[in-house]
Amino acid sequence: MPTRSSAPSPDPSRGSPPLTPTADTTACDIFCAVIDNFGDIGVCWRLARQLAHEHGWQVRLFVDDLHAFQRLCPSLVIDAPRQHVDGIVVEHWHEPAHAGDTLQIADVVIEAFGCELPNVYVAAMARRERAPAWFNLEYLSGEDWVADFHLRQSPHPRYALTKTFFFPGLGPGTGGVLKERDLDAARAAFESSADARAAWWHDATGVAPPAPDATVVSLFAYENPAVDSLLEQWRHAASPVVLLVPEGRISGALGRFFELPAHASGVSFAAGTRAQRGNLTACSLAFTEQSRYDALLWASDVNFVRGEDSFVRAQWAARPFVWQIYPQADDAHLPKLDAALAHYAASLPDDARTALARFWHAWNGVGTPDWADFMRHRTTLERRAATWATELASLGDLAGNLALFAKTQLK
Ligand code: TRH
Repeated sequence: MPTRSSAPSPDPSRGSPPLTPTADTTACDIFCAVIDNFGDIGVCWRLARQLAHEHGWQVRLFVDDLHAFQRLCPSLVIDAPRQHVDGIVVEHWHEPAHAGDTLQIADVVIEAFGCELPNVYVAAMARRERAPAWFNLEYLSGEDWVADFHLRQSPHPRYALTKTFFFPGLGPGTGGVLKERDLDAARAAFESSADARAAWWHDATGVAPPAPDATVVSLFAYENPAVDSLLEQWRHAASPVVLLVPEGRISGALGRFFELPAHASGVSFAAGTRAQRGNLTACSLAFTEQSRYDALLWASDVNFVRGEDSFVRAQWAARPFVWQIYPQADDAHLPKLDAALAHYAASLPDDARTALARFWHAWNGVGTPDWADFMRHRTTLERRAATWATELASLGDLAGNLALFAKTQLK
């Protein structure tokens, strides 16, 4: 039966006691190097929890940046080299060569986003009696080539090891995206309970939910020159707009718009701030732990999201959304934006598809956003958001797809 095995190690006796797997659990090591922001650890942490909680795997997560991780997981202890959180062993990957105090090789090894495994770990993988199932988990892209490359295998140049490339995606033949088994039920419970929504508004903003004629917009974004025009449009909107902004990279623009002085922390429009101009009321929210981010999407009518993980969550929230893709040199991100639109917007009527594409492009630096044009198609976009969530779910969830494939490799 698969299990975590201690490979012969140069110094196997160092550090904390070995993990104690039971004979029938699958041991999995995930390695995550945080490049920037929260998406790298956001995806790995979500995957780790799903594999542990839904598949019963014994998961160890190596992370090089515990500060970024702690923003998503406040119970994490910043200076602990090794700790248990939510049923997962978290190792501070404090230097690239570090592979845990005791060299133990898991049944399934996932290197996230091309981060390089420690040499000593790879060498021990090769010495293991049965080679582990080794995955490189790639970034999400909706582009067509992804299906061709998903599950391609690459033999190691020196060792008898094979690495499988696992590609998340938005279409058939890809690995899909992460989705917890209980996510739809949690959303339905939130949406059907006025008390749950009122409690959320009270906790997150300190006030009651707005009147039904208000449009609630969540705004999670990088710095974005298009925001100034949009704030002006919301200020002059025909009906109230309530903007919910997790404190972060876009907050400075809000502070300038509302002419607010910087907070003592140096952040303008810091968490807890509430400001109004014309028909726009904006609330700055504290960055919450990851599992609470979904409720913000469920409480909003339209969600602005970014990067990878919040982009996926907005799709599961099944509301109209606007994606700010992670910007790359030479506008390499724009074809990826269009590839996502091709999936999401393909079945929309021409006018709604054009308005959606125009708005997403404008939010990504090409043109000026036109809120009225976007909102003219609100009902159509709401319907599409719901059908798209069903279509996307038909790909199966990424953790389940990966677990299933790993099983075939471990037989
Ligand atoms: O933070 P992001 O921009 O992350 C990334 C990284 O930049 C990464 O290097 C890049 O490659 C990738 O994008 C494409 O956006 P993302 O992916 O949405 O991650 C944000 C995470 O933060 C997500 O898991 C949701 C979480 N989050 C919270 O936990 N609490 C909050 O209050 C908010 C607003 C977000």
